[in-house]
Amino acid sequence: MRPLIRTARCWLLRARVRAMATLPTAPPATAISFTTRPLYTPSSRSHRRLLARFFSVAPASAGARGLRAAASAVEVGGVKIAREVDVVKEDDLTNNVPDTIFSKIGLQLHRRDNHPLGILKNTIYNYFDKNFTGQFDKFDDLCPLVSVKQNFDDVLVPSDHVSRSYNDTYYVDGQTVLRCHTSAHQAELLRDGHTHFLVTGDVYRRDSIDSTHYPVFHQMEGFRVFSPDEWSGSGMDGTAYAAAELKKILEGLARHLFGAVDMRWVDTYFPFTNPSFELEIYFQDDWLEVLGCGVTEQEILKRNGRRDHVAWAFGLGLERLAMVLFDIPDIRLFWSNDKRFTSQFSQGKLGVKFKPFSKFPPCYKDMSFWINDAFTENNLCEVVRGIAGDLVEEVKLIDNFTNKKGMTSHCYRIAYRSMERSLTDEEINNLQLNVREAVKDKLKVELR
Ligand code: FA5
Ligand code: MG
Repeated sequence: MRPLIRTARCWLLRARVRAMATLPTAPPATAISFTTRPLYTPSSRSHRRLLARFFSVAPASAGARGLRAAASAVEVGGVKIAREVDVVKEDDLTNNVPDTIFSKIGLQLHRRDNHPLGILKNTIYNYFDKNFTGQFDKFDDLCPLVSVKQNFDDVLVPSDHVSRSYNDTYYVDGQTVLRCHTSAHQAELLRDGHTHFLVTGDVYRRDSIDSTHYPVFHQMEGFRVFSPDEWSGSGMDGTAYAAAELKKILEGLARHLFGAVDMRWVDTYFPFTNPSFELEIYFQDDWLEVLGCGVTEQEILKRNGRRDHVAWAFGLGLERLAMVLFDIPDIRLFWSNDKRFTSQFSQGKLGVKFKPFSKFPPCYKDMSFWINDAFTENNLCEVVRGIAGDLVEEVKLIDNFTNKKGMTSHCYRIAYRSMERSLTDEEINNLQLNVREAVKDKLKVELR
């Protein structure tokens, strides 16, 4: 058993601080459940498979190391997060956080008033202030390190849900993750007595690489609780009443942000809401999903002090909305420090159209290999990003076949492009060479 107090892990620290503030004699509940074991049963086959998958790419964190010397500590919401102690643990096989990800913690793009994400966040806050004067509490500095319980259990994510896998989520260890959605804060804020709140924060997911997906992005969570007297006179049941207000508010928000825009509701599934919906907006000749939402599962309200109430919740992707609003063609641009990008945006100016400052063509390189059982596309993307960083624009499967011996070959096309400068042939050839080596070494695939 590891010592309980070893790191400055925010959820543990906050639990301790809260326990000290409110229950001086009671031990903090979350700290007690701290063990070295993952929450899902370690003996289960699916868990072993997940770990096996992860083990085959464990050195991915080493791949990124060459890119930059990461700062050794950052501070978020008054909590110091140390690289080695709290996030990147090279010798811990239950850790899959590379340096490229650690380097994004604490940047908090959503808190920069001149950044498209900050401008958008402030506009949405203003919309809620106008429609619900003074009712919504706002949080945009909550620590992204959360417990598995907060991220998954508290919002009823089933123990075998794919989002819990090492393939999809960044684990610091068996009990701690980088939050993969702002819904991770719902339960504790409810327990703290909040009934109307907005939470904005950076979220982390192992994902594919293309112009609308990035492993770190920003979400805003909205949550609003109704007491029975609010819907009792309406002739509707609580769920229908909450769903109707939710859709009205979000359509109003979309009009507030975009004016006239083509949008549509799509029915979907989330473990924490029922019914659940997604809102899509027409962008670059396609429907782009910009948010998920729904009526909160009773169980969540019941467990957190709001039995007999109903609530709605939404989680919107700030980058996705900002791409449409500011005409930003590639999600990597949000991370650019290039003055030609940053100088185009200023506080309070929503919807200024971004003027591209470079039109360098992408350079495509293909690579084919025989995959193995442990191969996943997310692992491949992480290895490629570990070598090429933000110079990789897209990783796309272009060919896939199985031969008579049952061996499966994948061919991926990697698009390299800098947002800021032209890349030389030599640079790209070197990158591709290093990518091939890293893919072979870390994913144990057979290059063709
Ligand atoms: C969720 O994360 C839910 N927690 C949202 C929610 C909250 C539903 C409350 C119901 C109630 P989802 O995984 O679909 O859902 O992500 C929400 C939004 O984040 C998406 O609609 C999209 O706009 C954005 N998003 C998701 N993945 C990425 C990514 N890799 N890069 C950029 N934006 C993303
Ligand atoms: Mg979704």
